[in-house]
Amino acid sequence: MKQYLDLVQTILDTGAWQENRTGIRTLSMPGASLRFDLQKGFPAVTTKKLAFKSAVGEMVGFLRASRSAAEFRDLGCKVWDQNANENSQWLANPYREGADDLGPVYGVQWRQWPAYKMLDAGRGDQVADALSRGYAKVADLEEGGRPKVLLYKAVDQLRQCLDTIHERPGDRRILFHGWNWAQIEEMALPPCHLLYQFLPNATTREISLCLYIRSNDVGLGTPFNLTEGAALLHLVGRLTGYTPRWFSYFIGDAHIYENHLPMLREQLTREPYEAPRLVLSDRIPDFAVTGRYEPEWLEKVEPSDFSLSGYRHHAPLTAAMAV
Ligand code: THF
Repeated sequence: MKQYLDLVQTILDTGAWQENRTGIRTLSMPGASLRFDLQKGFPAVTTKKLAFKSAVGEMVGFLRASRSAAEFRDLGCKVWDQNANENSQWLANPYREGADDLGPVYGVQWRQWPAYKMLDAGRGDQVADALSRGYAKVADLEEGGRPKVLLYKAVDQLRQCLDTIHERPGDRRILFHGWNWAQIEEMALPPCHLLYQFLPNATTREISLCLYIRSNDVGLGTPFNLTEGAALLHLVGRLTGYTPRWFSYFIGDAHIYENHLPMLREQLTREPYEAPRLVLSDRIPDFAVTGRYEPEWLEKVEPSDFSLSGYRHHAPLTAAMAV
């Protein structure tokens, strides 16, 4: 995967040193983008061994709205342990619900975004509309002397994306967002990858994904996030009958931690191998074959349903995560 090494080189060439919350400096570059044609292969890093099972385990945890590092561990992904249990700021956070808790991160927002409406009690038309959209009345209250109705629902953003791909592929609003201002302070870490937009095309029967990442640890995070975004697009394509095509990956702050420089300089000396292919297990129903829409597979997939074929890689390299 040449794009990854080009990104690393560009940060080395044009990045500037910056201090941050972790105490380990970064070489940072504002604004970067990578684009992959998934028909030409899967964007797995080949200049080191990608921890593919771990990355896929994390993605499956997101699909299940996990908020516990223990659940991620059970799915084969250990990368949340330190953020859950070793960050002193998080340990002192009043919203932390004990050992391994991460708060309402990623998947909780993807699958259960908490949505509230406060309507005038006199607006029966609005209350009826909200109820028809699945909101439930939580309370009658008063605000500024006016009677109000408070309503709540958990929005399954990802399921709504899937439904829209299925029903209205020309829709240009098929997206889900992780940045919930009402809950940022309740999270172990505010989301890094936070805006996912699906772009199906009913003419070509192809589906593409644009992913925006506000801040990306290029040494450790980028290989994981590329894997997860591409795997998610493959899964969504399988469940809706679209072939995965363009994966566009936008980064706000693209940075390299100082202690990752040796790992990345070593990778720059290596020649990337040909991209592998992603294989989804036959267990996951292919809409294009069955014609049956089965969105419940978003929750049913297991890490073992994903594998790489033809993955050739250079020797393993790793580095410590900044907490
Ligand atoms: N914090 C920091 N500093 N960087 C990140 O990339 C990051 N994340 C998640 C939350 N906080 C972060 C965690 N994601 C690894 C991979 C992904 C991570 C965190 C760590 C990592 O250590 N990878 C090693 C080993 C993986 C393994 O064997 O399981 C590797 O070599 O790839 C960004 O989303």
